Amino acid sequence: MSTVTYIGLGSNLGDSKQLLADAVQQLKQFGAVKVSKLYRSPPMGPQDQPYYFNAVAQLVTALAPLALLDELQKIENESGRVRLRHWGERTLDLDLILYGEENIQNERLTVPHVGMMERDFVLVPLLDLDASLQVNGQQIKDSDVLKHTTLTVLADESWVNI
Ligand code: A4P
Ligand code: MG
Repeated sequence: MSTVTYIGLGSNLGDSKQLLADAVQQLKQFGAVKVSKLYRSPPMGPQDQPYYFNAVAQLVTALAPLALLDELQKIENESGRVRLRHWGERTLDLDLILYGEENIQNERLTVPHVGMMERDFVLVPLLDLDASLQVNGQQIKDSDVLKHTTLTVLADESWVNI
């Protein structure tokens, strides 16, 4: 049994585009992958940090939620992840945004991802992958955050070869 999951990709240190592309290649071990466009996004949190590169990957996988989180953390660590402060700059951040329609709450995992509905850099790429996606019965495309998005498109879906 496979589940449609969505992984948020973010980086604002190092060769961000390459780091995100490498992470997407790694995800292919765990199932079928599709990617959103690649975006540039002003930093949420401390403003004295570089712009972020953000995208979302759709992964259809048989991995259970915590097994998937383990793999995401392994990819972060193997990329030589640097993370300096809360909401601060980092080389690679992989967040589990959605795992099917499941609501998960335990000490390691909150799904849907806590901040997702406030983050245009998550919602806009999600809509690239599924324009009619719903979260807990709410249409993502109707979200208020999308009325004043601050994202710039850097590349279409072909920014990584899958
Ligand atoms: N965890 C719980 N739920 C999840 C989930 N759904 N997905 C736990 C992934 N992890 C989850 O993660 C800390 C712990 O969260 C993990 O051990 C896991 O068990 P972390 O990656 O070390 O820290 P974090 O929560 O990602 O860092 P932080 O500092 O809280 O930041 P955020 O909320 O991830 O935000 N601005 C723009 N424009 N674009 C960005 O991508 N990203 C951040 C980081 C800040 N500003 C940004 C961006
Ligand atoms: Mg994270």
